[in-house]
Amino acid sequence: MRTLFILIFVEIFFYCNPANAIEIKNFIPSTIEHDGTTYIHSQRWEEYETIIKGNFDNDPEEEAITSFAMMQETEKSQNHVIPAHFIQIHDLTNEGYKTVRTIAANEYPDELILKDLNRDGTQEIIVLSIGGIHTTQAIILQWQNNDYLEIFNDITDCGIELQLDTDPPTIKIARAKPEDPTWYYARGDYEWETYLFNGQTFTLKEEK
Ligand SMILES: [Ca+2]
Ligand SMILES: [Ca+2]
Repeated sequence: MRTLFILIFVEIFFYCNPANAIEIKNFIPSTIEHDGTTYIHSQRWEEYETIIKGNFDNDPEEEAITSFAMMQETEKSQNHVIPAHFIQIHDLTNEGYKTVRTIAANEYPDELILKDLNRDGTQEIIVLSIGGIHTTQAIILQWQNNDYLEIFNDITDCGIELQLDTDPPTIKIARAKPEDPTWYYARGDYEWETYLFNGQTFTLKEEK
């Protein structure tokens, strides 16, 4: 029970700590060029901005991971704009933090989770990103061979459930049934796929 209270405190502190809100401003770029499109920072989605620090590679210095939403520069004068979710990894060097990786995800930042899935002492970076009304994306990065390797990336029109404390860690992905004319989202009658961690990546469990 005591552990639970400490965990709740840490979570509340992390998400409500104004220092995080101030510090993340130092990391979020004013523009990002991605796939031939220029994205700019917007205050519209500041509530989604997250920063996590830790050691995620093989040097002793800490890294910072940021998760935030940008908007296409061409849409800046529009009222209804779809955000673009980005994640960046910043490595601490002698000259300060250097951005070493930019990952484009779905529309809105959701959870940013750290978990050492393969128990090698380095936490994997798990990103959840949501879009529209239903769409969910999960991306998992693992430090391997001096780089952040994407060991999982899936997107669905329905939901994703992470069960990372199970043995093996498991991801369940709900799929829509567009071929079923009687199917609709509100009924929630999805096709669930189960992906099991095999020590390196998540593979689809064959249903018997
Ligand atoms: Ca490091
Ligand atoms: Ca690991």
